[in-house]
Amino acid sequence: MLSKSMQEALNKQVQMEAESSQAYLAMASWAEIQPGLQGVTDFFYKQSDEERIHMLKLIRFINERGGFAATPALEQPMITFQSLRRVFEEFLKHELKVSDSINDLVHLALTEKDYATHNFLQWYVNEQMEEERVARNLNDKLEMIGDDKSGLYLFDRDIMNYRTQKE
Ligand code: OFO
Repeated sequence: MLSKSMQEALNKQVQMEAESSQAYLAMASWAEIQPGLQGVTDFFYKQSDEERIHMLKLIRFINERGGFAATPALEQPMITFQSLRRVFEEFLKHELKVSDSINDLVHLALTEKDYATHNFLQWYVNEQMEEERVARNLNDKLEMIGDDKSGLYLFDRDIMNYRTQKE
């Protein structure tokens, strides 16, 4: 059975995953109307779907452990971007925030000796390591490419190989 504080903390994480899904959906939609960013578009649509799966996993876990997962209200995310660089900076910034939040949850689980939740959260710990790695890698590549058009063409072509989860 989840404690009240753990239920609240997990529900906050549900909200964060839902916000991630919305944020990446907005990035996909922005990329879709720019010329030549089909790869980036697909990447963020897929990323948005994955965040929804992260959210659902949490919802199911909360309810299965005797809590109640509240469907969160959502604010509109950032929907326009000055540049592709900006999109990927936001992506990394967002993932770092999510990692901090997962770490806080792990800490709470240990403090409460809630080992079932601690065990459940390990999936998210691994997932965050992977997402941070991918986000950093893509930012490094964009920095190297700068304004080089052929570099950007290759970046967009290859981005699906950098997906954070295996199909
Ligand atoms: Fe849910 O992993 Fe990204 O945010």
